[in-house]
Amino acid sequence: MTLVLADVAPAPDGSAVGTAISVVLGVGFLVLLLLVVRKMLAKGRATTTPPPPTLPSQTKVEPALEKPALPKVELPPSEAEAKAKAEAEARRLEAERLKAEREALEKGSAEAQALKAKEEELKKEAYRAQKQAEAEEKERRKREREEAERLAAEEQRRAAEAAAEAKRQAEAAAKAKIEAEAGATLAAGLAKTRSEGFMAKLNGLFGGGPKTIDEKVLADLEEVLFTADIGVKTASSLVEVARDKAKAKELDSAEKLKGVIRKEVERIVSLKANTALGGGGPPHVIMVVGVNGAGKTTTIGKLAAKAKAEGKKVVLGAGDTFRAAATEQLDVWAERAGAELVKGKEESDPASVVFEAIKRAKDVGADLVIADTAGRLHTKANLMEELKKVKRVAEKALPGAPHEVLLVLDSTMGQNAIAQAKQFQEAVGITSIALTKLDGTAKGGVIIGICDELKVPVAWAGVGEKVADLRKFEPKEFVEALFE
Ligand SMILES: Nc1nc2c(ncn2[C@@H]2O[C@H](COP(=O)(O)OP(=O)(O)O)[C@@H](O)[C@H]2O)c(=O)[nH]1
Ligand SMILES: [Mg+2]
Repeated sequence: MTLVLADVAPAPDGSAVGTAISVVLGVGFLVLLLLVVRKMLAKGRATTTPPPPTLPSQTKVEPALEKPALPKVELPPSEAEAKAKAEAEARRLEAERLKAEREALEKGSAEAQALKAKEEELKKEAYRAQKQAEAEEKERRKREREEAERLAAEEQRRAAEAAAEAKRQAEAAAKAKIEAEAGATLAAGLAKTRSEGFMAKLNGLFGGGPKTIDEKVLADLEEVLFTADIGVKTASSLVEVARDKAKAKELDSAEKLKGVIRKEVERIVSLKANTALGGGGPPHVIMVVGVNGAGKTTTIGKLAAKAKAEGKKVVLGAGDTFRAAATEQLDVWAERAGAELVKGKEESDPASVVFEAIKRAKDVGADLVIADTAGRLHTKANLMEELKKVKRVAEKALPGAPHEVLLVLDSTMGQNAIAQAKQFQEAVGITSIALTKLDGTAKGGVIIGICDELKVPVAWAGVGEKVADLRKFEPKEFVEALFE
């Protein structure tokens, strides 16, 4: 190479092109020469060295021309070979089986995962749907409750209306019944007094045509009045009035004398009484006093029925705790009248029963309380002390109570009733009187004595045992019943 490079170096003279061409040609010749030599060397090697034997299994294919033709040799496979082959096949098959198995498993697990994911998703959906269902159910239950409440309220309202209507009708019926069985009138109740009592004697005195009013007539009048049931004091005052009029020559006939007595009696009994069964409180409290058998419990029952018929709400207090029968009796009356009864145990403190009755009446918004009391204790002093206590306790339960202290007097006792009234008046201060059993007695004149001596009005007159047999005492009606 160094030679070639020296050869191609440029000539210093001007014939450079010719030199270059001769160099190229020289190089080309040399190359050709080298190729020929190399080929020849290769040929010589091929003839001396046999090619390595090729295995039938070798895939390398020599050019046909150069391959030497080999005879066909077929050996039976050795036992080891066969064994190895069988082994290989078995292993291959096993491998394939495992592969299939693995793929199946892999496929299975992928499906399982997908299913699991799906399952999870479904669970979530189920949970959400459940929640939604619960919310819907809750809403439904709420609506159900509201509807039930609405229906119940409506039912309650209907029932209340029906009850109110029934109550109205029952009250109207009770009122109508009381009015229908109007009971005995005061006049009927006084029938015996008029026909058998002092009025019969008086009428005998006044009757029989015109009569001059002399001392004889006045003496007869005095006798009749003093033996009547009106009390000595009242009898004296009536005789006094007649004598004065006679002296003043104002009496020229029996008719005139009768007129004077009548006017005087009317004046005496015309005391203002409260028969409204109200006015105090509410509740208006009436404490009922009187001796045993006077007719307290019966009168309370009648008054309760009257008040109920007027639409009042009534509470009765079983203050006669001395006898169990007294409470039972009042219970019957309360039931009949449609009043509530407050009772204590037998022999419990009457004052506490009355206190409870007033308290109950306040609680239920009652209009009226009527308290029964005992009429007999070991001594009269005991009774009066007990009644005073009841009165004090009533005041404690409701300031201003009792608004009335009603004394029940049995008219059949005549003048004794007046003495009795005075004792109660002193002890507890009575405000009005109910005079009972006028229907069975000729001693109705006692009213005049009571009013005159105590200046306490007779509010009620008992003329029989029925509810309707308790009449408001009307002075005018009383006088008319006696004198006409
Ligand atoms: N005939 C008649 N009997 C009456 C009257 N008031 C009460 N009674 C009767 O008198 C009795 C005694 O009455 P009661 O109320 O128990 O008296 P209390 O002990 O004061 O409570 C009973 O048999 C009543 O029926 C009335 O106005 N006329
Ligand atoms: Mg009684």
